[in-house]
Amino acid sequence: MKNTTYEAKHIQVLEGLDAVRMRPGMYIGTTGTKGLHHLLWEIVDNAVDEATNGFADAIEITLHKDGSVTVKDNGRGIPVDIHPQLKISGVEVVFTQLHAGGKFNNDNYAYSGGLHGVGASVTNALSEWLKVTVCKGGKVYEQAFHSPTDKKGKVLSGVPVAPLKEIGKSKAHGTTVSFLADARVFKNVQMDYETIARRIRELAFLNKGIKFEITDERAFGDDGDVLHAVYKFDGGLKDFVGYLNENKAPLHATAFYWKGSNDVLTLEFAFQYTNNYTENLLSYVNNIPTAEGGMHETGFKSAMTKVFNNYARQHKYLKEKDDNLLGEDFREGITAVLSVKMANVQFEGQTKTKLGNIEAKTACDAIASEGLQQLLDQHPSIAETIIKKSIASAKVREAARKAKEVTRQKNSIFNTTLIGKLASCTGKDAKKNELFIVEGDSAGGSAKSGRNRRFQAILPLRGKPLNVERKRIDQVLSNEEIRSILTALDTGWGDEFNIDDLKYDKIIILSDADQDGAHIRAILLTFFFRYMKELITEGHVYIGMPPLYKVSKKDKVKYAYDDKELKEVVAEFGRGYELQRYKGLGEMNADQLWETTMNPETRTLMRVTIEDFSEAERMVTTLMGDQIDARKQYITEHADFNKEGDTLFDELV
Ligand code: 0RA
Repeated sequence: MKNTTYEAKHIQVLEGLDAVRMRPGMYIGTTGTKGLHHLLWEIVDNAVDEATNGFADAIEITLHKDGSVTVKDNGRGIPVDIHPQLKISGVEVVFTQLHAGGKFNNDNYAYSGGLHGVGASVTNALSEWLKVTVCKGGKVYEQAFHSPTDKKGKVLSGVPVAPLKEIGKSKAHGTTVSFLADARVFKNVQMDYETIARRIRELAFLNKGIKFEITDERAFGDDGDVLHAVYKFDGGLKDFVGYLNENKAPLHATAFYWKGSNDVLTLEFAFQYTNNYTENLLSYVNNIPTAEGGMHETGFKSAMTKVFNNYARQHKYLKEKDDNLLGEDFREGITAVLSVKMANVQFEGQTKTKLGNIEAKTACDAIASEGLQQLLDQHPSIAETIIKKSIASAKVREAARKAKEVTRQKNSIFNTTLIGKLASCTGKDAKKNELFIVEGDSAGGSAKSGRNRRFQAILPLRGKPLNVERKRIDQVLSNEEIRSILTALDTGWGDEFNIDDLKYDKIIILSDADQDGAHIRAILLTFFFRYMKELITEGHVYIGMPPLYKVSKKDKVKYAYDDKELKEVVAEFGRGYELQRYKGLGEMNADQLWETTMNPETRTLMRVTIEDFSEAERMVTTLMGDQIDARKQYITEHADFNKEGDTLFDELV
């Protein structure tokens, strides 16, 4: 009798979670790798909330051989008492009710929620099984959930195997959740250690003092032990900035740090200047990266411009007749991390990574103004370094502006030589057009005659473009290859970059499959990353993949793009085939280049993406910067960097 009532109550719950299985994309974005890891982040977010509220200080993540994952925290434990309205335990509410976080009506939970903010019930809904153990008040409780198939073949999502049960006694406290992602939903249920480690390290930087431990029981490291890492940063954001600047030359010994709150939000920030010329500002809201920025960044930047200009005037670095410096002058060479915690966040923008809450602007401006003023007042010698560096940057900016004006006047001569290099396409539909940036004049020639001129434009590069990392804007602009790219794209760069002016949907880098080609590619990616980041974040940059081999026998011809494919083709052809190894794009004639590399029907392109901004930043400084030892070490540790498919940057399309 008791049992029937219990099950009857669940009809409603089942419908809730079944909706998740019907449309997983609505709750976790994709059912690819990203969505798979999302299941874990929902669980980890809850544990992090418990810790940032001061009730836990250790979180352990374990990847098991069968693909299941365990997240353990030492917090208060999910409530086990019966929820007055829903008449089920708190544990069951959390794992079976969508958006259960708010149901506790607990202000401590105001900050919770990941990118989609849907809660642990979504993880349960998309798992084959999930098990929770809660240690609380001297007792141990357990409940299991599963997703069985009913008589009609319909999957019941995340139903309790039985109600929450007391299973023993313990002095410990905390929550342990294990789950196995459902193979009926996800093609691959094995999570990626590197992806998890990167995100956990970021969470550890953002939430100081919490000890995170990751163990991968599926894999063995170089020492023969299972992969294992511990992340705990007592310096929080300060440590984060130090990590980002590891391979740069800082202008002052340690990063500045400030934390302040008002009735709208809590803002924490840290920053440190280096002798670089670019700005590196990372921001987060409730631990979620805000790649597109938003109101918090705007408020912080406006505070910095105002406070630094005032300081510069008061201390006579700026004379009465001098103009105020611009925000970008003060941000040259800065590495900064902002972290905001606030309720009711609204995310906007192309990728929903831009903070839209207007009130966050004034709130961040006010907190940052107070912090920055104190930092300048308390550290006059560092203040002097910053102000002098910013004045120098303003001078360069002014000189570059003048140079640009001169260039404009000479436009006819300047542009005809550059346009002479660019073979533009005849079609005007920016959504269809493609620009190939091709290494070398001879390959450029083949590409020009092989292309479909309706939608494919070709820009051959004669020499190597300038490596723009650690170069001032005036040096960057004086490089002919860079200028021809800027002219061809015509979008402007830096703060003036405007994606609406982009005339091409795809910008495809075509370079040889050798060291030089890899270098040119890295230089171009660095240039886009530094001066036209949106080109990459909006998915417009691609790498063309020319074949490595041509295999022919009589009139049969096949191309192989790697050694594995070569083996297959050779096996197919049998004896008496002819093999040509392409040393460069230039060895292909126009038809071959079209067929293998340019024809949308037959080619393979790799789209360049940025999975993780802080890691991409470190990679670019390390590989392209001027600290040779750091570069050597990086290349030794990541010996396959030049291999296609680096997870940080590329995805095949
Ligand atoms: C709501 C209230 C309380 C704890 C939690 C949620 C909680 C949830 C999770 C999820 C993973 N780990 C967690 N730890 C705690 C407080 C209950 C009380 O005061 O007894």
